[in-house]
Amino acid sequence: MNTPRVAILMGSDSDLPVMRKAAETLDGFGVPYRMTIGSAHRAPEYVKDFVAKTERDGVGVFIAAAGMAAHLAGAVAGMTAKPVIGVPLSGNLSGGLDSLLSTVQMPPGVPVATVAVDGAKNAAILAVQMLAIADALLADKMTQHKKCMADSVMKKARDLEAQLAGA
Ligand code: RP5
Repeated sequence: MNTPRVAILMGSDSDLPVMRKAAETLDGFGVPYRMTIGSAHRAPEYVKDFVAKTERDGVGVFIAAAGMAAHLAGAVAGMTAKPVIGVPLSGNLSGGLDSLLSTVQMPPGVPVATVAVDGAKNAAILAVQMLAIADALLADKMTQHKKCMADSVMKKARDLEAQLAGA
């Protein structure tokens, strides 16, 4: 089995439908990951053990997702010197405002790089970008990813322009 380079934690199995997108995105870049369910409130000891073991196994970036009083990413950031990306999840107050603030409002010295509410895909992209700093192959893949996005937008623009010209 490949050594994991990213660890994905989420507060509940009910978070899985959103967080699958992070796993799929890492799969797309060929980045091996480890994924688990580990609540900061319901299973703090398990989270602590998982973070310690996963860090020992060589993971470079943690992604942590939770909803409501979303302290998981912050708790993980307190346990590791690796970068932590937080994904606030929607589902409760004001479309996820509760989890957004709980994830992003970290005290000085312990940052959580917080993506948009339900931003699982961007969390994975950011994790790949962090790893790509010291990985030329991943950096090439990221450049290709950016080019594909630009090509797709330009194709839509050309299609629209052609449609309007023919109208
Ligand atoms: C959070 O509480 C979890 O991350 C989840 O988003 C939310 C609800 O959890 P369940 O009651 O569905 O297990 O800790």
